[in-house]
Amino acid sequence: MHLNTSLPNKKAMWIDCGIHAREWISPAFCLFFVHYSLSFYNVNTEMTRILDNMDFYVLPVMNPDGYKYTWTNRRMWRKNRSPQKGTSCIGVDLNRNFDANWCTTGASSNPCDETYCGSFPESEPESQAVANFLRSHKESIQIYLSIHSYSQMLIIPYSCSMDEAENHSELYEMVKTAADEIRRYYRNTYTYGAGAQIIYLAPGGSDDWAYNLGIKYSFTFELQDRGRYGFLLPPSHIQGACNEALLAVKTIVLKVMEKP
Ligand code: 0X9
Ligand code: ZN
Repeated sequence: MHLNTSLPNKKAMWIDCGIHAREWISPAFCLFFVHYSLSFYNVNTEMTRILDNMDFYVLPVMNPDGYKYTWTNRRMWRKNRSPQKGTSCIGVDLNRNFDANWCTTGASSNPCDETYCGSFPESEPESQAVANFLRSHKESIQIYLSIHSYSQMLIIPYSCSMDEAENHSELYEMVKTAADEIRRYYRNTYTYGAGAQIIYLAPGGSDDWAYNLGIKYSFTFELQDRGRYGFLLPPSHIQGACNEALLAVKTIVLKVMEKP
């Protein structure tokens, strides 16, 4: 979905949800975000200012086949549903299929594993479509965000190596401020930092790839919770999880809007 107000030639933010099939709060956030934008433009002053200065591209479910499969067959499915040559194992981890230190430590070359990187970078239609869109819009897209769950983290590059991003301190300051805001408003804890430092080495991710493409404000959010329900977040938690993530998005966009 493309959200844009009348002013032409604005910068844009990309948000994708549902890379991983079982992370149901993620597609829910994308829909919540679109609904909130449409409902609160010209109502909420911050959201109005944001939408007047920034376009949004929202992809509600990057992995629709996997997502559907979690509703019909296996609730805990993670990958997409593409058949693989020479094995009965199915699916590629789309967040290991991008061309950022592809298939090095932290990804698997075994199609039967949950973190299977695919047969080559962008081997999958889903990652290829996203990569093509970002390549063709990279002049306007200033911010990249991918929504996952769970564990309550605001992640910045890199996850594909131990290297520090060139604008690390700027990014770090942004996720720190966002986490502080969430704590202040919602009394909830989000950890933050470079992926390889705060979680694990995980190459081939969309955030690192987008960053290397030149989108220097690149983030992955891991939404609620911290493990009590995990991927099976109860419906009663959806609103709270989305409000928190929205606050983090607003905080970051407003910061980026200050940049020249
Ligand atoms: O491992 C992942 O892909 C993400 N965690 S999840 O539990 N949702 O699977 C973390 C992604 C962080 N970014 C990169 N690995 N590039
Ligand atoms: Zn995920």
